[in-house]
Amino acid sequence: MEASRIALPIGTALDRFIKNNQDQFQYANGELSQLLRDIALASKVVNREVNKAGLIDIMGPMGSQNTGGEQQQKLDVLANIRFTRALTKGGEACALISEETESFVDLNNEGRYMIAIDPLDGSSNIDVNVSIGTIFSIYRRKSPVGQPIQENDILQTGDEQVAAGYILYGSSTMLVYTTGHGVNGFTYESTLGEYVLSHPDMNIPEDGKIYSINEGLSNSFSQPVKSYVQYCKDNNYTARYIGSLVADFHRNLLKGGIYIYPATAKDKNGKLRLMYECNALAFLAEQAGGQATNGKSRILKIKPKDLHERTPFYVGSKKMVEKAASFI
Ligand code: AHM
Ligand code: MG
Repeated sequence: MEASRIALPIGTALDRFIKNNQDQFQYANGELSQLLRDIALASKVVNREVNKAGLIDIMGPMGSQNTGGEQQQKLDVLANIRFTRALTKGGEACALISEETESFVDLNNEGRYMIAIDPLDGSSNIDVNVSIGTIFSIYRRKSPVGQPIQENDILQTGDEQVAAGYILYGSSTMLVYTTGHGVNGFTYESTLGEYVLSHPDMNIPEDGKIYSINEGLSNSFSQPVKSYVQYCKDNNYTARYIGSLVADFHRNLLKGGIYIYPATAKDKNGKLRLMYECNALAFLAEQAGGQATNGKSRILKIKPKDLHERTPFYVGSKKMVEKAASFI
């Protein structure tokens, strides 16, 4: 956060926080603030549905696949509808790309922002009451308003994000976001129906002892990744892996740690999507003092060639990511 800014106290409502910080943004005219409010509102609806998941028939597979060939869950599809609807109605977003949708959605309006979203990440945890999340990135539109959406409005590098964040549907529901001026976390107070500031100016510990990787896949890791995992063991690190990226990232952000999804024999470029998952978390990690790399380059520098492009992902505490990268 900027030193000159008067810090708002814990308990400040998200709306007030957004309003108070609006002038940090170089194009400050309220549109980005409204977008963040739209996302927060949609997340409250999704949160309500996630919380009811065992009671009504919204768990289980949809019977369809997304663009990556993965089984869509009913809640994946529902969350996609909720966020798309909120962003369409809001009018600030001109286009939307989503992990659940094959091509970009032209919202056909005068909006100046493009949104990339993974509406409900951690699909395999939906049915078993384990934390899941929503991940979003916000970019400025490049083509002039009024013209059809161009490829360069969509395929932007992570460095061009103007805001990014996630919602964690966990033991409490949290919204964590950045507009490039630090990272702030808000906890949902369900009786008030409000997100309130609970984690101001979040910083990830520079070093840590937690490593998060699906070791069940270790036979298909490259030798350098195997060696790094061995290094973690040799140094008595603790393994923690939920299998929900947002939850694993959030824990490591608070406690210090590294999350890794490397290339595997099955997924030569790793499993995670650059535009829906990695860019947003890389932006948050860097804003909190951490790092994110694909092993060779900063995640935020990668120029996407495809909407659904995947990348190996190493994110977390600065020293841990540097160490992992030194193996790779
Ligand atoms: P999804 O977008 O289909 O939910 O997949 C992403 C998830 C991440 O949340 C998680 O870290 C990873 O996939 C787990 O994958 P695996 O089960 O291969 O370890
Ligand atoms: Mg996902």
